[in-house]
Amino acid sequence: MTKYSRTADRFNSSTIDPAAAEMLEKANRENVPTTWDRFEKQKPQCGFGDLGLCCRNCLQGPCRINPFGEPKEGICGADADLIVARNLLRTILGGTSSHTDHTYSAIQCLKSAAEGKAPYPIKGTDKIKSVAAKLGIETEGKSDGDVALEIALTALSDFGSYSEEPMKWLKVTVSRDLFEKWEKLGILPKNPDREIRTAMHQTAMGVDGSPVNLLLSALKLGLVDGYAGLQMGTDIQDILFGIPSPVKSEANLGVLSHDKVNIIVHGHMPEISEKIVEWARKLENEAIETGAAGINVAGICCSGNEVLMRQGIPLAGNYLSQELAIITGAVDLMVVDVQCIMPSIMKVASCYHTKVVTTTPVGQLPGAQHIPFTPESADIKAQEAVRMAIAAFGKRGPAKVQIPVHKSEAWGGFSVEAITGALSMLDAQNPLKPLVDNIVAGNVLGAVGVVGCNNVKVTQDQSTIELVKELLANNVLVVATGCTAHALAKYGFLSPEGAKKYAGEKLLAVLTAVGEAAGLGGPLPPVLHMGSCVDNSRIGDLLGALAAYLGVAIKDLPVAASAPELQHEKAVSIGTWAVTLGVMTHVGVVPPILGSPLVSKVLTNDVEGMTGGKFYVETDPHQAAQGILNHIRIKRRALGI
Ligand code: NFS
Ligand code: SF4
Repeated sequence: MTKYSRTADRFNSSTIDPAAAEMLEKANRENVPTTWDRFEKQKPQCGFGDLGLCCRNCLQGPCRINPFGEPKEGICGADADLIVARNLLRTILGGTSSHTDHTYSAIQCLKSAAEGKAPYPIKGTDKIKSVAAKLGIETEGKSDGDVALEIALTALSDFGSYSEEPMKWLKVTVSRDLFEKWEKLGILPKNPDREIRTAMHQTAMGVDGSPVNLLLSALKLGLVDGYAGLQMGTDIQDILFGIPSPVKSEANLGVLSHDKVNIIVHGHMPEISEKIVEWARKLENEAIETGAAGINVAGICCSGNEVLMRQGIPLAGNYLSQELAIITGAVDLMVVDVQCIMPSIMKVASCYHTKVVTTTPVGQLPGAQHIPFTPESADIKAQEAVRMAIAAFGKRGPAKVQIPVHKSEAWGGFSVEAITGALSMLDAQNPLKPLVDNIVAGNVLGAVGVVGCNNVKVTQDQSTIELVKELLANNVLVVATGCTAHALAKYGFLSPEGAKKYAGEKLLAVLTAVGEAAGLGGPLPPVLHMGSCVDNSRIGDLLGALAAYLGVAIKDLPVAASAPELQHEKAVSIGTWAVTLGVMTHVGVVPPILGSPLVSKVLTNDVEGMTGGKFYVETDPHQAAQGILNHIRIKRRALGI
C-alpha cells in the first residue's frame, strides 16, 4: 500500500473536528487511505467539468467548450448555455430519483405493514389523522391500519397515475397561491416517474435546444423532489415510525463504546435502521453472554438522523466521518442501505475487523455481506445482521482500537408538531403567535434552514459552524437537517448549553422562555434538529404555516436556506425545490454552472421574478452570513417590521 504521509497542517485543513483529526493521524500511522488522500490525487480537478462545460450525452463526444476561445460549440452545435443547462437538469434528476425511490420503498413498507404482512407496528397515529385529513380520506369508523393502507395506496396512485392532473400529494400540501403560481409557470408535475422520464428524454442528444426551457424543467423536477420525495417520504415515515419529539442524545466518534458491540447504521432508509435498533435492543443478552457489555448502535449520515429523531440513538459522524468511524478499530458492523455511502469503506474495513452489511438490491459493495432486506423479512434479516456484529466483537483487535473522547450533548426530534407543541405552552390557541410576535418585535430577526452535506472541497464542518455562529449572534433562529445537523451537533449547537454560548441576547431570551414553558428546564437549543434531508419537507411545512398565519407568501418571509458544504445531487434538487418555493438559497460550494453566463444569471437573479426565490453562491461563510442577514433585513423592511 502507498505510504500516505501528511503534516499536521494537512490534518487541520481537512477538518475542524478534533475527533476526525485524531482519526486522520491514526489512518496515516496505519497507512489507511481516506477520501482526503484521494482528493489530493484528483488535483487539479478538470476545469471544463468544474464549469459544467463538458458534454458526454452522445458517443460523438466528449465535447467541451472553451470559455476563453475555441471551440464554442459541441459537435452537434450545442453551446455552453445548453450544455450547462442540460447537465444541471441531469444532476437534479439524479437527486430527485434518489429521493423518490427512497420514498417509494417507504410506501411499500407502509402498505405491507398495513396489510399485516410486514412486522412494522404503525406508530404514527396522529400523523395518520393529519395526512388523511389533507388527502380527504374519511377516517370515521375505520381502523388506523385501514386508513394507513388507503394513504399508502393514494401515494402509490401518484406514481401510477396516467392522467394529466398534477400530483395529488403536492396539491393537498401547498397553499392555493403557490399552486396557482406554479400552474401559471407550467411547472406543476404530474406522475413523478413520468416527469423523471420526460426530463431524461429532454436532456438527450438532439432534443431540447432551449436552455431556458431546460431550466423550467429543473424547477418542475425540484417540485417532484419536494413533494414525491421529501414531503411524501416524511409523511409516510412519520406514519410508520411515529412523529419525532425532542430527545436528548450525543454526537461525535466518542459515542462509540470500548466494551459494547458497536453497530453503525449508515445510509438513509429508516425501515432498515429502525429494525437494527430494535433487534440490537432485543438481542443485547446474546451480546452480554459472549462477553460484551451490551450493544451500542450509532448513526452516520441520514440513517443516523432518522434514529436520533425517533429513538435517541447517538450520532457517530457525518458524511466525511464515515471512513473515520471504521478507523477507530471499534466498529464491529456497519449496516448500509443507499446514498452517500463511499465505496471506499470496504477497503478501510479490510484494514480492521469491521464487517459491512449491504441491504438493498441497488446498493451492493463487493466484499460486504449482502443481506437483502424486504419489509416482510426485516425481522429475520435484522437479527442476522445484529448476530454478525456480536460475532465480530470477539475479533476486535485491542491494539488497533482508539476511540476519540470527543462527544457533545445533542437534542433531536424537532418535528413541526414538536415545535408547535412547545410553542403551544405559551399560547395554546395560537401556537405560532409567540414565534411570530417575537419575529415582529425583532427578538428573532428571522430564521434560516442550514442543511446539506460535507464536501471534501471544504474543511469539514468549518463553513457550517462559522456561518451558523454569525447567524445566531445576530438573533437568527436556525433549524438544521442532514449532515449539517451532525456538524452542529458535534460542537454543542444542538444543546441548551449551546444557546447560552452562541445565541444573541434577544434570541436567548426567546429560547429560554419557550424551553422553560415546554418543561425543558432551560433554553431550547439554538439550532433545532428537524431530521434527515428528506425531512426538509418539515421546514417547508413550517414555512407554509408561518406564511399562512401572517397572510403572506413564503417568498415574503424573513427567512433563507443555506447549504454551506453540499456535495450530493440530492442537495441540488432540494435547493431547487427551495428556490421554487420562494426561498433564497445559499450554496457554499460553487455548482458546475459558471460556464454559462445565462444559466448563472437565471438561477441567481431572474428566477426571483418567477418564484420569489433564487440561488446565492458564496464560498466564504462570513460573506454568506452577511448576505443572508441583508436578505432577512430587506424582507423585514418589506413587511414593515
Ligand atoms: Ni443529505 Fe443525507 Fe449527508 Fe448530504 Fe448525504 S447523508 S440525504 S446528501 S451527505 S446531507
Ligand atoms: Fe457533443 Fe452534442 Fe454529443 Fe454532447 S450531444 S457529446 S455536445 S455532439
